[in-house]
Amino acid sequence: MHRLPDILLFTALTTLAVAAPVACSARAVATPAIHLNQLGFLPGASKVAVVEGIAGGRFEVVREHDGAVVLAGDLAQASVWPASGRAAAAVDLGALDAPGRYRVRVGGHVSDPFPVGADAYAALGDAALKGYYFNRTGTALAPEHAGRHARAGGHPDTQVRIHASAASAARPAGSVISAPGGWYDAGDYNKYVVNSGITTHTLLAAWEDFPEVFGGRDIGIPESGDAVPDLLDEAWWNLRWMLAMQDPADGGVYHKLTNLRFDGIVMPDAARDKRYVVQKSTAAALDFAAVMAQASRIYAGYEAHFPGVPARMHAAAEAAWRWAQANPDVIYRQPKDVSTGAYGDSHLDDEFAWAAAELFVLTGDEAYLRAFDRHAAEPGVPAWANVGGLAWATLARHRERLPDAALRTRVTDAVLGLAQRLAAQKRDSAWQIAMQPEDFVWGSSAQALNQGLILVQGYRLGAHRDYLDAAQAQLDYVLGRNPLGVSFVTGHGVRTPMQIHHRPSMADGIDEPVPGLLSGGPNPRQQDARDCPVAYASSQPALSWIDHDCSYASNEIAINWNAPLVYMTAAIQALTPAP
Ligand code: 9MR
Ligand code: 9MR
Repeated sequence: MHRLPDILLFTALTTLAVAAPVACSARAVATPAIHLNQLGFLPGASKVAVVEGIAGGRFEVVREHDGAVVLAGDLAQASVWPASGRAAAAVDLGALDAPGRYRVRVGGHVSDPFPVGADAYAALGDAALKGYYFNRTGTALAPEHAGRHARAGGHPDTQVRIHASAASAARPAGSVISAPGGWYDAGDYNKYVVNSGITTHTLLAAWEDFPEVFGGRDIGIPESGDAVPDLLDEAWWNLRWMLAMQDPADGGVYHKLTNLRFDGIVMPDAARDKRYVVQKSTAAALDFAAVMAQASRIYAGYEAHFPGVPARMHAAAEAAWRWAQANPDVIYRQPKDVSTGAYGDSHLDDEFAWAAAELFVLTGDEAYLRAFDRHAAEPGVPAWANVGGLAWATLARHRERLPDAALRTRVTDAVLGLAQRLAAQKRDSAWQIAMQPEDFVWGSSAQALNQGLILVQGYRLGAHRDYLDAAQAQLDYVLGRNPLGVSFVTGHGVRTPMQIHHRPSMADGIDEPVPGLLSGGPNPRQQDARDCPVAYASSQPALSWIDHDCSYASNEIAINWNAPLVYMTAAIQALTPAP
């Protein structure tokens, strides 16, 4: 039989897939049989591709510029991945450490071209952080910073009403406060303290762990070029807003600043709904206390640029902690007239443990360590409602401050135990990643990256290469080594989300979405099915994703999802050794 050259065959398959009749108007996504990180690899990294639907045989790696076969071998035995219900086999490309552009070839299939190079993730790292600038509330984005995504400002939030649920003697319902700035949470235009907490913490942790990655880099925000690293300037944009969410009368923290209902699909400056701060909650107070304690330490190094701010953050953190001690079980209950995001969480031991850990590191006061002990459980993979892992990671990061060796061992063992479990999941998986079917929650892309963040903590504690390789695998998953064959970051990869649920991207009349934003990713619960005019193509956990802007449950973006992308991009760049 006449065989098409591989590359033509690949193009033909891709074209077919795109042109094939699909049951919906969602942009059809070609899924080639060979999946890998579409941004490529650092020369010294572990490099894996995954092949689906091909039963055994040889693989070859072909160099783009001269067609030379630079690596070849046998495919591993394929096995079924429970998250997709399909068989897959990993291909180890680890020996490929010379900079260049390559493709993997298996039988008649050819992969996307991918680079191996020292700057493979530099643009991604900048864009992931810049994503926060694009989501700034209450400011115009100028063309010199935002390019074609320049826009007018919206939601000034200088006249915000106290909702009835938040009324106090000094601030009765309907009275007005000012709480400007901060980031829009996601594809919607509201601001939520609980989600801001883990987000801002994760960004600041990236700075704490990898200052060399952020120190000299200029990402093109209005503050670029000042004496402060851009990451800290960008985080301050949100911290300043968070400070205004604390009631100065009692230290309590409002749960959110929001419309009563989600805005329509409009640009920020066209949104006109009244804004409210809603109910104080224990979760908001504790997440606020944790982040302010961490920020107080970090911004102390930049006191000249932020005069008085570190002390103000310190006092704010302790006041919020005291409020939470006096009000330990104020669960957020969505008022009847409010229908925006809830971020409700009825399990608060992890929030107590996290705030206590951060306050201990700030103050050295062992009363906080005793509080940590009362509340801490085994660490888990961090998520907005599950911040216990952050408490352990913080104590591990600052273990030299712990009073005795036994506690240091307990903290490092706890973090290493979780990293080890994730590394084992990766080793046992057909895709060579840690993700299990139950990890495909709303925001699964961030779940993958937060697993990576824990693996990075494990690597930093024990220098086991397995943990670094497993962390790389989690980044690979998000950037294309997945059965959808998609890099989930807008604008970064060969096939990227084009129709994210993000109001500015939907309303700005520009085809391309705002760049550097992480799509939530596959979510088999498909809670948006009723709001979508198109059907999901599959109900398998890892395949439940549609590139359609209706899909807030699989294709929205959110600040808490971009943060581990910033962290992981920095981590892999900082930690990967030269070959
Ligand atoms: O745009 C909203 C998004 O940010 C939320 O994550 C999501 C779930 O709370 O809700 C979206 O708003 C939708 C609403 O819930 C139902 N009607 C359609 C709205 C916009 O698509
Ligand atoms: O990320 C949140 C997810 O864990 C919840 O299951 C979901 C429904 O409550 O809400 C997600 O957060 C959304 C928030 O409520 C409103 N802004 C958009 C967020 C991302 O979709």
